[in-house]
Amino acid sequence: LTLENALRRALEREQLALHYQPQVELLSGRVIGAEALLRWCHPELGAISPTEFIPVAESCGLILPIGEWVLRSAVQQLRRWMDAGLGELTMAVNLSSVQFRHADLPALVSRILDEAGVPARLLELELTEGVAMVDPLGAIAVMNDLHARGIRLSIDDFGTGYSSLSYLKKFRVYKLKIDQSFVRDLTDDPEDRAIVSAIISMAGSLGLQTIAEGVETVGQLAYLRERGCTEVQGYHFSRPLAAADFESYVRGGS
Ligand code: G
Ligand code: G
Ligand code: NA
Repeated sequence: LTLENALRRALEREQLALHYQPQVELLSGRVIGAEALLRWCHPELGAISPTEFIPVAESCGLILPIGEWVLRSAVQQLRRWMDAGLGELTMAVNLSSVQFRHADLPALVSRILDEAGVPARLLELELTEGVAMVDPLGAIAVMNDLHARGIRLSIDDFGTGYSSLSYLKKFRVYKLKIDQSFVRDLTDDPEDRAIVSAIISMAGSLGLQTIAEGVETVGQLAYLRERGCTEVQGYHFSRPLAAADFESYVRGGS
């Protein structure tokens, strides 16, 4: 059985699940959102990382039904948390370049939000830098369409891709996610400190939010606070959690 066939069956047999990593507002320490992260639990092979199966799904086209399942499941989960009184949280969903380039994406996202009765501003689509740079004009059109529908975009792994800063001016971006490779050695590496500081101050000047990912220590957190980073995410707060555990985490129970 190839990975592709196994993945096709995983989708049919409900072996896919989403875990949710808390996103924390730095100043208040409050959980203000979640990033949905896809998990595949294979009955024999156990947990398979998305870094292994997403590229396979992209090359065989399965990423479109899988991506739609991810979007719908994440938005429906957000609806359940709203109904359960968890307050107004945002939901960040990772988008593959194949999904982003698919003509139907903006309409699909709007339909999923409408079905669940979730306001568009609570959904954030995470894209890596490279995705937009493949076809910048096409990307601008899609971003404008999403923006007109009230859907927000974050640039994931910021700083690791094409370093063209001109797109920050042209593209409808709401937030930069500072890549964890810059955060890891933040307490001792002067270059990482300089890069992170520059990203935060540039984002601030452009009116963009910043979230640092991979925050594991109080030292990293202190530096990010000092520089004015708006949000943080990482093991210092929590690993990605199953939906019920995320709910307990927000309620202060775990
Ligand atoms: O949480 P984890 O280390 O397993 O995530 C590994 C990578 O898989 C991350 O880079 C993340 O962006 C990607 N990923 C996780 N979930 C999804 C998803 O739903 N869609 C896509 N396209 N990528 C995802
Ligand atoms: O690049 P992206 O944000 O999509 O990928 C997030 C990945 O990073 C996931 O695999 C997630 O499980 C992992 N992750 C989240 N928080 C931390 C952390 O604090 N440290 C490390 N090493 N990995 C993290
Ligand atoms: Na991401």
